[in-house]
Amino acid sequence: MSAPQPIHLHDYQLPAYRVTHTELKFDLSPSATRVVARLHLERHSERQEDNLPLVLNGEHLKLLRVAIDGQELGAGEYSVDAETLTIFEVPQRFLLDTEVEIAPESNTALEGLYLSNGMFCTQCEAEGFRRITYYPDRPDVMATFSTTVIGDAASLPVLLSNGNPVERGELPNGRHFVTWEDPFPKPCYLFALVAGDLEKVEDRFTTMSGRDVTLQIWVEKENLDKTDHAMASLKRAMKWDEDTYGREYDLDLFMIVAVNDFNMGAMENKGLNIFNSAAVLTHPLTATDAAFQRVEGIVAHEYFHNWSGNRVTCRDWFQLSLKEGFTVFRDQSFSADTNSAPVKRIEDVSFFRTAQFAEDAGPTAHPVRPDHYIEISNFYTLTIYEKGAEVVRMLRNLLGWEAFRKGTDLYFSRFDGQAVTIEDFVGCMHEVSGQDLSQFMSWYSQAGTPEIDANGHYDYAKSEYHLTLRQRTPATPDQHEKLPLHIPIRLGLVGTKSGDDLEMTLDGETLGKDAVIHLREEEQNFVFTGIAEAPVPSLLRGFSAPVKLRFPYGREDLAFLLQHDSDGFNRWDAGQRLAMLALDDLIAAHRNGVEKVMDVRVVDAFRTLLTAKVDDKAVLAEMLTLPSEAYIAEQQPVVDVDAIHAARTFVKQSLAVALRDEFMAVYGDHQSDVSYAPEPGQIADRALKNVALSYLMSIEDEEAVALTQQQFEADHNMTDVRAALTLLTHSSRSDLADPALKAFGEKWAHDSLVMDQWFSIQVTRPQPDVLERLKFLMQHPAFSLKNPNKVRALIGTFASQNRVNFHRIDGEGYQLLADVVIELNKLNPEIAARIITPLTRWQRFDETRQALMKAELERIRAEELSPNVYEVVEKALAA
Ligand code: B3K
Ligand code: ZN
Repeated sequence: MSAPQPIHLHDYQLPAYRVTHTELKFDLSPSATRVVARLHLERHSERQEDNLPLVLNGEHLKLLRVAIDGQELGAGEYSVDAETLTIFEVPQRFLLDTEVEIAPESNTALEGLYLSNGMFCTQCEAEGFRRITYYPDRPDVMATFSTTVIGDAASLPVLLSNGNPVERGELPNGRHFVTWEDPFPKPCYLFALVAGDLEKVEDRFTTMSGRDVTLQIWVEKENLDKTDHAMASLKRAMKWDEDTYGREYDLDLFMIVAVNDFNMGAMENKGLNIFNSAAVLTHPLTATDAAFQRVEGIVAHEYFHNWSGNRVTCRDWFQLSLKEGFTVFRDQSFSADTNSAPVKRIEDVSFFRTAQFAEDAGPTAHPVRPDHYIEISNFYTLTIYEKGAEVVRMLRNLLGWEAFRKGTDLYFSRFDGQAVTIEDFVGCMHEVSGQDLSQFMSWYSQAGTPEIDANGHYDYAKSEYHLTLRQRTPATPDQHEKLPLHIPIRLGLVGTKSGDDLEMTLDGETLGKDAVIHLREEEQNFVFTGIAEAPVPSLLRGFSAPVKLRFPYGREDLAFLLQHDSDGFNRWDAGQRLAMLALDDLIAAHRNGVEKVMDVRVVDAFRTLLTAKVDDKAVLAEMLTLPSEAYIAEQQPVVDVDAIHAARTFVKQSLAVALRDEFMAVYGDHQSDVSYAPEPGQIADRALKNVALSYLMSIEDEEAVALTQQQFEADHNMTDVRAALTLLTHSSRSDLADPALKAFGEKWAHDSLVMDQWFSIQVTRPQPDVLERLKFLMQHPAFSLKNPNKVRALIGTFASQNRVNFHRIDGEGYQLLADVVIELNKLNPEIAARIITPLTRWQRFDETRQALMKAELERIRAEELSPNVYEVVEKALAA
């Protein structure tokens, strides 16, 4: 087999033929579904070269018939290979009829039409539609669709597709049909079909122009009691998009369907969003606060795509962040407005700095707009989504909300019904604001995390504060030269006497107490005048740009900012930086075999946090949370998983010993038995209480063990139960943990989503026996390699979160992951290429581990690989 070849952005060409209307008829059967397609085609007005053949994409299809304008084609008039159907000569405008056969039941890749628990469903983004029928499978071909779904009436009572149902009826042999029409032109990646034995909950929403929309959530019968939160979230999202962006829904019907086997979180198909059941179903007894919030965010995200993605879509897949970065920015803003804004920002940034920074530093680093790829499925990444959102956030901040909103209005109206590029989006922002965004465009084309070295000093004599900023972006695999970026830095100068933000004047211009300065050069000096007292700078407030910023803060400075910074985000960050300094010392002590000593300044800072009356309890819970092992690892030149684990455990235990009574008081003060609601106040209380309990359990304090046991048995809500079960499972008290796990596993054996949590809790155990337990759990009846949620819960969680055990020095953790990748490569390449990520980061470890990890990558490379896994493994081994 020849190696898969990359495709390049600079090779983009307009489609030769456009589809103006698509008629589909599905006759459903698990082993042999017939798909009859009639495409209304015409030559693109700007592609008038002679003799352009019609080339359609199609994979895993059995072609039964092909005709043009009713004339069946003979053997010499077309050719078919594994990826295309080519028709040599076609008129300017014509009808193409095809009939193909596909086998949904043997589709384990979960792309195209497949079966999940007896239910037919589709996933077409990015290139799944070509597994359904022959088609120009590219986002810049937009057509209206009319779809007839035929199925067995008894086993498939519900037949859904995009748009509005226009006709339904009975057919011979116990079959029935429904015809759907979608009046909005769309690319085929937004096509969807669902057929199954489903039940619905229904609600209504009146749009701002007074149109009445029916909202439906379709689930398996036993999940009917788990849809309230998703429905409420959907209505909030619809209202928010009207209030915030002036965008209303455009069809009379909006449907969400929950399916168990799904590669991603959810999919924004026009009018028929298909969701991973984990991203839609919630119940106080089965879902944690985090899950409730995730569901709200994903429901909103998919809904927001109706404008940012569907009405205005991407010209080609290189532009993926055009819809994803913008839509993530929109869902983040929605969640911030709906819940606690500072906590939302802290959570997002804390995840970003851990996971996206690691991606940027690894072998698969790529720009927000990549310029080449082998397999587009590999590019649904943190860079495209989360860094893309940070770039849009910078634009919003550069322009200010009002101009930004003018820009989005212009973008949506000018490009409605079109497939466009990132230049089109940024062009609108430029047009409404007059701002020169040319340097800013490098954020889209340049990969890697910019690093800023900041230095400052206070000139007493002149009452000036001098700040020097130097930027540098390290080389990434195929980009060695980097340009200086335009980086907005929000900052304040906090007076050390007053503890207040000081008025800032720069080059004679009054900036106020909180302002943005613009770093454009490699190095720039900023002189703030009229600064009456020595300040501590509070830099990159709110994480105003996706960069690493270093400043030589002393521990006193950080303790000071932790108390006085007016920016909640930077107050939290000061605490993280302070903890990092202590952790660095302890990591060094561990490596050198020196006795570990706890920094009292950290203890004092935590005591102040625990005893002062902090208003925002959710922020407090975040402040009490130590940087994760993954985040700490990101900061080390060579990752020493054991030293990191030992140092972090030492800090946690030292704090627990020193502040035992304070943690106990916090726990007691936030216990409550009011009935569960996923609302910010309650969520904050639970977070705070469970953080306190986790400190106390780190030293297995007898009273805490009893409280944990009680919290588990009280069975009040999944947040508390899961926290308690996790603490027991991760402790040395197997006498308590084992019966608790057993009881939990039996009680929830029927609930797949709860069993996923049961898996994750066990494989994050720090004890060395965890690998054996993981192998045992892979044999559990609730586990299946064919279900992506199971793979993520068991294997993904182990490899990414149980760092000491995944990186075991005997290499067994690596071997297990490689075995799974090799199996999944055959079953589900998209998931295989994702789950392999921890192995690709071998450069970050010591030589012994590097060799072990590379050996596993080589073992994978020796297999016959899908393009997905091939692309990732090649990059990883080339690094
Ligand atoms: N647009 C989908 C992505 C699905 C791609 C799968 N290969 C989910 C989302 O971002 O909303
Ligand atoms: Zn999306």
